[in-house]
Amino acid sequence: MSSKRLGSIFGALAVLVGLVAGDLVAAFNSSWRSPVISLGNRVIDYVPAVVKKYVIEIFGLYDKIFLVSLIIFIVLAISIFIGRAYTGGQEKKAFLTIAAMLFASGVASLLDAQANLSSLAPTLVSGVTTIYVLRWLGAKKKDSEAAGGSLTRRELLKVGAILGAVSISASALGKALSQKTTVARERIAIALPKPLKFLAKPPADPALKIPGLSPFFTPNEDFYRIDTALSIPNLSVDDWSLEIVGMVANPLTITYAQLSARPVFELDDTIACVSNEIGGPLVGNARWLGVRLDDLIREAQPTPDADQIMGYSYDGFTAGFPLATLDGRDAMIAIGMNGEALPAAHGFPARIIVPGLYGYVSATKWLVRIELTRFDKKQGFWISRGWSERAPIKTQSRIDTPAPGTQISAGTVAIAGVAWAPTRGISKVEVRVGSASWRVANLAEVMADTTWRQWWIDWDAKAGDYIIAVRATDGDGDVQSEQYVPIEPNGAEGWHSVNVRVLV
Ligand SMILES: Nc1nc2c(c(=O)[nH]1)N[C@H]1C(S)=C(S)[C@@H](COP(=O)(O)O)O[C@H]1N2
Ligand SMILES: [Mo]
Repeated sequence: MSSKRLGSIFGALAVLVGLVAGDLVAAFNSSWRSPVISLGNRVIDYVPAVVKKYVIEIFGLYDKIFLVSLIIFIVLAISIFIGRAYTGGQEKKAFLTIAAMLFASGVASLLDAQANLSSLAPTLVSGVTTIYVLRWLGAKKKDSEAAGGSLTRRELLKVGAILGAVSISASALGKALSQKTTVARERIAIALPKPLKFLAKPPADPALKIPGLSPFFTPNEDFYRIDTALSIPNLSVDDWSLEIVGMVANPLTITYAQLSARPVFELDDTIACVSNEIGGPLVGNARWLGVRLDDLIREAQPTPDADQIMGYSYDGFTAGFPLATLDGRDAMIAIGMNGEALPAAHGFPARIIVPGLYGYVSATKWLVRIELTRFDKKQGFWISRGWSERAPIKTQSRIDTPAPGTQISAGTVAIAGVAWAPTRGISKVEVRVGSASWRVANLAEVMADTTWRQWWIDWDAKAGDYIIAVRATDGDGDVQSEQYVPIEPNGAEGWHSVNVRVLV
């Protein structure tokens, strides 16, 4: 095998094992990150600001997998370079390149939220492991050359298999450790406090009878997830606390036990992502349990010139909204979601929920600090990236069934979906099939203007191709306009429509 080829394999193996080792070490401390995650975090911090026009707010969704793959790809390319240099007799060049990678990774880890000097540990272990494996492979090569031959394919395969097995078991071990079983168990064991008055059970869910219609409450497992977190923060309630600081006369620090000992209440509220396209899935409805935010803020005594409430996440994300939003509406620090403690992906142990505002300006997950400040002093994470400073949720309606592009047989067909406009509520939903005139849809009974409303209509479908459109009227009497407006900078507008074919 050519020395170049062998060098590529050596380099890739050495760096791969090094990365796995770093990953494993990162599992031992909740404020340590694997080098790949730290590098990814920096990309998330800095890149969207540069290319804000092209990066949409859902950087968190599929783009995360893309980002991690991209970093691994680049690192592998560099590692091939390292391996070739090493086997080609340019050891100095190889070690200098490794040093440069370690430097980048080290700087990236020090910039992680909650980082301290010890956060360099995964990087250092990665580096030492990489160098060790590279030298070990080099020695193997020299041995076989001294014996008068060269490393055979068979020997190489054996070496590869050993390193592969070590990596796989190390990464499995790391995974098991980083599930931080204690926190997961702790979350399940939490007995949520009881509200003074439980909300009534909602009326019978029409989704039970209409296949394809979203249920009134979105199950936690199906609830959309949007955030910039490459790895979900693993917070234990034992060392969690919430600070309320900034422009306040009476700064507060509240532990989890203190928070859940306060009066709690339930709120049925639909939250939505500003990046939700017309007809999109980034919206969900839950019964939240939490503590009134206005009470806490009042207790902290904001100074008269404070005009913004900024939530800080454990991982550094921030979201701010006007102090004036607390106009008596049921904004809360939520600790429960649909009868359970907040799921880890949705902000355990606590997050903010403000009815009527998009998530990116309000719904801080893994909340650790609230700061009273001013709009002319501080901006939340997405504001410098091109999104509006103020962002009330716009009225939207969505057709859940029939799905776009489906073929259905003639006869009675249910057209159904959801419409939302928290906190204004939904007063009417209309449906138009083909060129027929708008028909008023049935609306599910709801108990609050903060939730979405399911709607449905029976359609006597005859053979042909149709476009079905929906539009909602909010509680103020404003009808959704047909004019399409893109999601950036403060939410999409326009009617959702689906095309269907009815067969005879
Ligand atoms: N810590 C943190 N909280 C966050 C975000 C984030 O990136 N990090 N994203 C916000 C956005 S943009 C939305 S739409 C909601 C989504 O909440 P969910 O994932 O529970 O549905 O969380 C908000 N809270
Ligand atoms: Mo969002």
